[in-house]
Amino acid sequence: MACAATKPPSAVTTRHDWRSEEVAALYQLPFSNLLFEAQQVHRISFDPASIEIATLLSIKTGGCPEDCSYCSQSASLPTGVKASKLMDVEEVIAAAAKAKEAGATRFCLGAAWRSPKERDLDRVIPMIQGVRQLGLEACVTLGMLDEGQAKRLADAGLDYYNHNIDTSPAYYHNIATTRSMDDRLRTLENVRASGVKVCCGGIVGLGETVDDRLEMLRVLANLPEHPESVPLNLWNHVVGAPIADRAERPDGIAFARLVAVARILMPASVIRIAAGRKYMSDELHALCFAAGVNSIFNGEVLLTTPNPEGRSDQVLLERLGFHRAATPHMASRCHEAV
Ligand code: SAM
Ligand code: DTB
Ligand code: SF4
Repeated sequence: MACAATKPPSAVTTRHDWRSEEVAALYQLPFSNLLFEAQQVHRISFDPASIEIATLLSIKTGGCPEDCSYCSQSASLPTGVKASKLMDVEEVIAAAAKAKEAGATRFCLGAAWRSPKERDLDRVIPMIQGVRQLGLEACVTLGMLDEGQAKRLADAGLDYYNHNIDTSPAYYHNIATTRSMDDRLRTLENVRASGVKVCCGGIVGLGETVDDRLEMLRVLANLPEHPESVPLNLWNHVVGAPIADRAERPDGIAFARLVAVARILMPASVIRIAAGRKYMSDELHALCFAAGVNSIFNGEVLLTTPNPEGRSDQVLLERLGFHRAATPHMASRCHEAV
């Protein structure tokens, strides 16, 4: 969509043709220049003092047939997480109401499925509707979807579908063998075609190189449309996960650089630091917010692994003078490719 004719000088332009060398050059900028660039683009689309709070709920835990080597919920890994049945709709809505009271504006439901069956969707759809009736945005992550399934979720009023590419295409076979990057991209296409907004990001700290991390961001940025929401997970250690042998968390500066590059590449997307915040100091949180992060998950657990305790987030946001806002977007967005 072109909007150049009426574009004010500060309107955001989104590109979908990033080259690896350009992305690497951004990452290597002097830190102050990188942050300055990230802050400049952040301020075009967003109020930089506004942070979205989302809450996660695992509605179907464990027993997953996929072999993702980082995940506590894979049935093929000795992680000690027991498989449970899909939660009842009433329990889910009660949890959503509690999340709303605690300040969340988005409620995300996660299920450890390779892909949902039609009868699973029959049960998830009333959950989505109940979450939306509370005035919360609804996001679900249920594994791979075909076109018809994505359409069913769109018709139910789903706001976002989360489905991560997780790492670079070249590193992908090291993290999962029961599915491919192409499978992930196909689901993302189906979600995009349905009209549901896309939430897609990845994980760092799985033994990948800096180039793999940047390539992951480049793949996201070069999608035909940027994901509206980009979760960046730092691997939350899982006992029994085979990836633990090669896992290595980036240091805080490297992580902040990555966040800043994500912000520059996807200037109008909400960027969330998701898993792994328990390893991050208040100061690193502040650096990530300054580099373009504008969303976090609250609550003591994510799906199965720990998250910083809720009160500490609230205190930190107050110390930083930030406020909570549903989708911290500014009014206008321009999806213009250059
Ligand atoms: N089964 C669905 C799927 O894989 O798309 C949804 C749930 S899955 C847990 C959602 C995402 O959580 C994964 O794609 C991965 O990015 C992230 N994740 C899973 N385990 C993690 C961990 N231990 N640390 C950080 N992120 C993790
Ligand atoms: C995402 O990228 N991160 C969230 C959400 N999407 C579903 C999941 C994080 C899960 C961390 C591992 C766990 O708690 O089991
Ligand atoms: Fe299953 Fe998703 Fe975990 Fe992979 S990441 S094992 S698909 S729950």
